[in-house]
Amino acid sequence: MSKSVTLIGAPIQTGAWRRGCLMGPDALRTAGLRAALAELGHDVVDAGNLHPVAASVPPTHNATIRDLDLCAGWVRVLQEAAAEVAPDTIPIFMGGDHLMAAGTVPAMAKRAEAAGKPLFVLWLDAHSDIHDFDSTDSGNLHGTPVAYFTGLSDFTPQFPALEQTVDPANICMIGLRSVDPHEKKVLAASNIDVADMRMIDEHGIAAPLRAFLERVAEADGHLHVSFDVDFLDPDIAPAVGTTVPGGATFREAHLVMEWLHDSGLVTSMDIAELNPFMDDRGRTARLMVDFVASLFGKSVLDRPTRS
Ligand code: B3U
Ligand code: MN
Ligand code: MN
Repeated sequence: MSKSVTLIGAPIQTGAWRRGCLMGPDALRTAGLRAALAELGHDVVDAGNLHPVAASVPPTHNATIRDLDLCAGWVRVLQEAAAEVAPDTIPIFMGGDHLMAAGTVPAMAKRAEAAGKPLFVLWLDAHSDIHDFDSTDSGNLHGTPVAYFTGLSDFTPQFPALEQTVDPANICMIGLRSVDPHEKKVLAASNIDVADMRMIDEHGIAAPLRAFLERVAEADGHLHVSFDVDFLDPDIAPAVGTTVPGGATFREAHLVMEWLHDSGLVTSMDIAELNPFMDDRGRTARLMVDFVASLFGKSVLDRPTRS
């Protein structure tokens, strides 16, 4: 089925320690994201890039936090821009470091609420990104968006107060393999559904995904996919700031994308943490285009969809 897709560039890089995610949206364009989706019959508009506007916000207690004003400005800009996406369009937010999700996810939660539906989030990542202003040791705010958009920690007044948070029970994290001690405690106390790499090794990647997609379908929810490139094994996707060995393989990630397509449930997506400065001749950007194409219907054989 042909879909309306809007590409929105979010060149935020101040949430990450290593610079370079600024180039993420252009690398995805250069790798042919728009053409790959158009070839599948989708109606694709590239809305260009958003621009950062630093906000002047009060400091937090934690002096290690980096670039707070720019990060806070980006969260605002992203929330406002994402709120303007038409209801019948699937936005693909091209990051940018993963703090982008502090802008995109709250806006998608509001959009779902306006449609009378709950928002579910599939978090594909090596990390759980569930620190807050006090707990982060690195001071890099790309490690915090989940604690913000769930309302599990208070990020005001630096980040906007949220009208709509995401219920932790509606989040599934797949691919985790680098979780800090504070994050472990928060995850254990929450009802976020977590499939770390050990679970994937023991049960396969389809098992947690299938269970989650069934829940989304039963609740008739919207589904936002937040794809951190470091979900993938660095051997196939070197273009990330923090490489963690033992990630999803080419085949596992393709299967996830194909299942997501067949479910017919995906309503929005982030591509986060692509750092083209670390890439090897555009390999990771091209791989991401291939994965997104699978999510939008590229397949080896024609199969009936489950939607
Ligand atoms: N948890 C660590 C590491 C990290 C999180 N996200 C990425 N790295 N990409 C932190 O800095 O909060
Ligand atoms: Mn992340
Ligand atoms: Mn990550």
